[in-house]
Amino acid sequence: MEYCPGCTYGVFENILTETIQEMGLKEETIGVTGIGCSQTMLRGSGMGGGAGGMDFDNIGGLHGRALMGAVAAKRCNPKCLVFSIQGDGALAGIGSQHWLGAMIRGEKITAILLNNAVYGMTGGQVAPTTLLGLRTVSTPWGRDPEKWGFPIHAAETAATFRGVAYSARVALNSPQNFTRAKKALRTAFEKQRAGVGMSFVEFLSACPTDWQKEPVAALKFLGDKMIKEFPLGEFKNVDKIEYEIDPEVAASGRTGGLRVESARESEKSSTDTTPSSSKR
Ligand SMILES: Cc1ncc(C[n+]2csc(CCOP(=O)(O)OP(=O)(O)O)c2C)c(N)n1
Ligand code: SF4
Repeated sequence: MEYCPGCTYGVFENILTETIQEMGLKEETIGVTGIGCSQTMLRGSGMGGGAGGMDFDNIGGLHGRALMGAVAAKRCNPKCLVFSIQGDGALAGIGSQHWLGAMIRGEKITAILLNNAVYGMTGGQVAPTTLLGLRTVSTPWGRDPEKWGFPIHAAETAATFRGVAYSARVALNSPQNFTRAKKALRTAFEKQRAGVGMSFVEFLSACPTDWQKEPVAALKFLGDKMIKEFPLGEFKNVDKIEYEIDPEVAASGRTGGLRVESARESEKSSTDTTPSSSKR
């Protein structure tokens, strides 16, 4: 609710609230933020919270840990619509292990990434998504891939995980793209409601303050340079996550439970030809 002039986080807020309102889910929604400029959306500015302005339940998490808050909220309230909102520093930097872990497990939440290519709230340090060559307060001569690596493509990465049902990248730079962004968010929420798998939406967003640009120039930079590095589109959209468990694999390996182990042993004893010395 309290952004710099020209910040497109406010556009995202509109998209989010309209989508929840239109889906009629206000009473069943839990949103989770961490620390970063997006934290003001749900709980107002500052660690102590405040007037966030969104009329649904929310949890304020730690920097990089919002996604895990969402996982916990969803596991405890499986019928609720649960999402996390994080900047790129939080999701792909400090909290990347939580993001990967949630995707590995296919948690049935919606993870929202607001990608403005920098750590916004703390003054614009280099982030995993920073464009090559972009000057930031911690890369004053520009992001050099030899020292800082290459920008991570989060939506494409999410799409490679089997537990992810939907992954898309949208941009907050034009009315046409606002409409597409809203459609993507709704699809992500619908996947969650249908229990298909995890859903992920990356919103490219302008940070005029840390990009050191006027608002109009920042929107142009978003449309020209951010979208060039991070193409828009859907990278995965499935209605069912198919998998098969090989019964031989399922009958193998350690159970870790002695009672189960001995039950299995007696069940197998008539046909088992494995020498007892090689059993574990
Ligand atoms: C564990 C921890 N490390 C670092 C910080 C300091 N910190 C607060 S906000 C922030 C940057 C947020 O950047 P990003 O996640 O990209 O979100 P944005 O502000 O751009 O929306 C950092 C590093 C913190 N609060 N907690
Ligand atoms: S620092 Fe950047 S992301 Fe944060 S409110 Fe200002 S413009 Fe928006």
